[in-house]
Amino acid sequence: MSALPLLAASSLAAVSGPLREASYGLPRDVSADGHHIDSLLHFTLAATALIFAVVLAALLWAVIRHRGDRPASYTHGTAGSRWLVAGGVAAIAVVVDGYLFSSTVLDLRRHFWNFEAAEAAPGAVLIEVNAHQWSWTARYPGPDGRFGTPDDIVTTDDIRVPTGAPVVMQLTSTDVIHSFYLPNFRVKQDAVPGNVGRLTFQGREAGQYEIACAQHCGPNHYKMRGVLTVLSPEAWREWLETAAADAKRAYDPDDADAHWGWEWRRF
Ligand SMILES: [Cu+2]
Repeated sequence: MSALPLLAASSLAAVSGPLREASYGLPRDVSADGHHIDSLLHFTLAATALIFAVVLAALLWAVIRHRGDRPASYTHGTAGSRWLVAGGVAAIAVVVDGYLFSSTVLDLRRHFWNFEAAEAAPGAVLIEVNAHQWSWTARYPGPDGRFGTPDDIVTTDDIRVPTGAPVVMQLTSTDVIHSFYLPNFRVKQDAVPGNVGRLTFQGREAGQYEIACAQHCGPNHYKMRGVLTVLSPEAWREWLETAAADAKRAYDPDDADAHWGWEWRRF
């Protein structure tokens, strides 16, 4: 085998092969904010494990303590024991669910839904995504910085972003509901016909990662697998320049289907 096909085969293998997983099976987190999601999952796992251990211990204690052949006796407890149980349940609800609720709200406000800060950040990358049966088409504004103009860069199942800058996406669909999912970035957003949804994330590690459709969208749903490539800022600028030159050559004013871009929405 000559070097070129070998190189192509190995880079394909890098895309199609499973990524190295961390700990007990979560996809490797390569984003700036994914650890907030992971810490909620870890907290939930620890809390449920602790509650399970306490309940199991009480059950075992009861089985051993009351073993033997005795007549059953029924009790509704004392006022004190009832308050103890009610207080325990309330404490678990306040501590466990309260922590999960407040952390979720804060994480969304500060990171996952903080689109204003993401768009205002220096070097922020804006991308429009059009989902359809069965692929993802992405649009970059091109050198003029505006969407829906002849210099837009358009790609299919291939989205490239730099490290160290937030990416903000606006997504829609032309047919059914799809769901844009980046497991390695802990983000997911439905793409709904007639609606523009938003998504933001930031890549921390260069590499190629899976784009999956998380909504069963028809018989070829499984084909909606794209590649998100995270590049170093230098490689990203290089790619953008080449892609802009290609887009200029490929632009066809008569191809109405290709002109699905919209003016960037201000929410
Ligand atoms: Cu889909």
